[in-house]
Amino acid sequence: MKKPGIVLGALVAGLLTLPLLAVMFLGEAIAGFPFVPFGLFINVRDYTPGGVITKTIETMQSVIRTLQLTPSDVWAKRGEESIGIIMVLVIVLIAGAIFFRFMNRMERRQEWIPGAIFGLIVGIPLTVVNMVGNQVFTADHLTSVIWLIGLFLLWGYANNWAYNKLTYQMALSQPRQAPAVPGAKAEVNAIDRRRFLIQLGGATAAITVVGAFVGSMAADQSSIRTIADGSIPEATEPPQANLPNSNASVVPAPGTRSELTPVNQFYRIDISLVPPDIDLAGWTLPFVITNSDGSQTQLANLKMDDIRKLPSMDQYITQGCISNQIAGDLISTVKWTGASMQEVLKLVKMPADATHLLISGADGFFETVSLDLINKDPTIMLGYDWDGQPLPTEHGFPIRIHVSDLYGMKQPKWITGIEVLNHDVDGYWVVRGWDKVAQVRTVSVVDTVATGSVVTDAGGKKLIPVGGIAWAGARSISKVEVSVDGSDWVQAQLREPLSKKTWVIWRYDWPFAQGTHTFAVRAYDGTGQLQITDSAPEHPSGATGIHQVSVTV
Ligand SMILES: Nc1nc2c(c(=O)[nH]1)N[C@H]1C(S)=C(S)[C@@H](COP(=O)(O)O)O[C@H]1N2
Ligand SMILES: [Mo]
Repeated sequence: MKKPGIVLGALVAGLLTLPLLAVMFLGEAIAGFPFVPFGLFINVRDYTPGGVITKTIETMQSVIRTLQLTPSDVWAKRGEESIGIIMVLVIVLIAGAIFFRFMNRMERRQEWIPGAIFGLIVGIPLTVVNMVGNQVFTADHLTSVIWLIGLFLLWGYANNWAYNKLTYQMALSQPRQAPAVPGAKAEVNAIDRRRFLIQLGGATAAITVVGAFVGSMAADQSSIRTIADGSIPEATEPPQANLPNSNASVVPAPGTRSELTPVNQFYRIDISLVPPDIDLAGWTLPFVITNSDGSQTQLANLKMDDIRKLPSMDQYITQGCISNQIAGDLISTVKWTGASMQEVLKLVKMPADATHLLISGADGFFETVSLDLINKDPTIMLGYDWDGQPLPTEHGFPIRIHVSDLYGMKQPKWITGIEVLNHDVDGYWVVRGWDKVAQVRTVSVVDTVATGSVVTDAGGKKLIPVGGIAWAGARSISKVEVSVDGSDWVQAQLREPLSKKTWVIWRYDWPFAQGTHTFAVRAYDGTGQLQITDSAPEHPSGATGIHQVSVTV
């Protein structure tokens, strides 16, 4: 007797997994249950060698760049989410094929037991993977496990049911006696089978769409954070008045990026697919040491109020990701408010041999900062506000650290604990092959050749404003030069920056000439050091090279 084979098995399991994922997504959005593909992705990634991760990131970035997808951080997250979903689909396609093959061996029709077992065999490992290591859900463990196992049991049952349906239709199509018209019956039932699969596809698609839609509505709702005083932070527009450089004489060339980045447009890079949503009521910042017997002693346990009560400090800061490409969009500027780490440490009884702080984030991220650095630099701070509002969830609520002159990878968000060490250890990305120091490399970028905004100088000469940014971490920028069509470097005007730690906006009014022209830019940091002009990729120490754009005027 003909029975549904492995191809049908894979197809059915794949179809049934779409609504399964949609309902899981809904559960994540409404109740904070795990979304299995994300937990799977994150844990697989954490056990993947750094070299493979770097290659994957590079591939993803070059796809994003080739397809000109912006903003690139959002598309990178979508890419990672898709990888998680593809992993799950590959697993269920293979599992579904094996399940049908297994069912083929059964003597008698089975109503649900094999399906339930199948659901458990697939569901338990995926559930466990989501419970161990890095966790990306907020609901409690027991309820989450019950929820996931329940869903997988239902899913296994549905696979069993579909198998029986298909078997029944195939059995009908077996000629019991020679039919009057050979093949007629078989044809009718092939159509039935196809109709069943189409109906199954339609039903799964409907549940998937509804689940995903309701889920994303719920997710949007829950991403609006209510803060202690009940106000809801709006999508902030950068305040234009009262900026420290509001008297700056150099005006940005039209088309230059915003000097201050609206908080809701600040680039986002982290290892979490669901940003940790920390409840301030239960949050404290413990400082601990690990004793020789492995036990831990608490040196302090600070509450948010303790930190907010310390002298506060405002700093305009440009932060960049070490993975940012030359002229990439993983760089932003905002005003931080926080407490100097020197002040914070006055509240902690430091052991005499302490040398480093190991700072951990709620997502499993970690990095160190040396006490030497903190003692030398009072501007290293624990930040709690951006643009005068508590940090957004995605950007590290309730607290993150700023360390001057270093790329973002050295500066954990969502800080949940600090361990005091008497030696240094490698941080999350250092372990994976990135630069141990990760000092910001000087970069300069052409944002605009404002062909539509020709200006006329005192002598009546027509000039085209060219402009962009230059950045050298906390070293600031001393000089920017432009070269047009490979001719001599000429000095650009520098707009007074928001602070020594922000990018500097430069401008060069170029004498108009028709044709196609190439504009190259290079910058010197505050110590007078020219940026590295040879091209190097982002990995392992940050991209270098000259940015140039060609424009036809
Ligand atoms: N907890 C935590 N902190 C983190 C990271 C992370 O993955 N987890 N990523 C780091 C990296 S690589 C960068 S570039 C910055 C980005 O901060 P942003 O998302 O607020 O722009 O956060 C840093 N801090
Ligand atoms: Mo980064």
